Amino acid sequence: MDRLITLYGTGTTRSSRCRWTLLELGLDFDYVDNGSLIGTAELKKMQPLGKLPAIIIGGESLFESTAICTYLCDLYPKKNLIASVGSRERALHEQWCSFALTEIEGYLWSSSKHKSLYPAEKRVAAVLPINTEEIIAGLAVLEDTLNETPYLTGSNFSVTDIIVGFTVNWARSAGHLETFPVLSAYLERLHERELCTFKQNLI
Ligand SMILES: N[C@@H](CCC(=O)N[C@@H](CS)C(=O)NCC(=O)O)C(=O)O
Repeated sequence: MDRLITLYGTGTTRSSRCRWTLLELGLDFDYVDNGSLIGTAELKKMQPLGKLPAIIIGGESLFESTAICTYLCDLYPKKNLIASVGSRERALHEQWCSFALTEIEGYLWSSSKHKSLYPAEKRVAAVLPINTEEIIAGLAVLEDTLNETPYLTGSNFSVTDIIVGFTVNWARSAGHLETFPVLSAYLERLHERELCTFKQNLI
């Protein structure tokens, strides 16, 4: 089942989740690495907020890095990067992706914006320690979980580790991983994978 695939992204941003997934699946794809697309009318046709990543799969566009990675793995189930719908492992995939995005990544993103991305007059320094508290609480949950299992849905690497691993890598880049040895070792395991796309610090 061959579909033409074009991924729009840039560097080590969230698009690297999708690029790593495509590489692990062994798919042919075109990669448009172009940060200057952000906010343009061209990108808004695929991603209504004009953000990256976006993807075209067989002529249809899709956005949100987690949705893109999950869908790609569902299209190619024989590659064993995701469990089937209705299984316990699939429920764990949904659980950990939602957890990482809402309990950790949202706060990392808010801190990046209030530290440097927003214009100075829009930045609120008071949110930073509050965000850090939330980030640390979320990371502590992942630390405890990965103390019991090598990967998030069990003993095998899966797309869940690509998605959540990106968040953990971002947390490391922001200096939040020093007190989390299990998460640091988990990230090392991900970095050792040949196709990993987010080895560098993000910020
Ligand atoms: N939840 C979205 C986030 C997309 C997003 O915020 N992308 C960043 C790059 S990693 C971006 O395009 N930022 C530009 C902006 O916020 O204006 C996803 O995971 O795909």
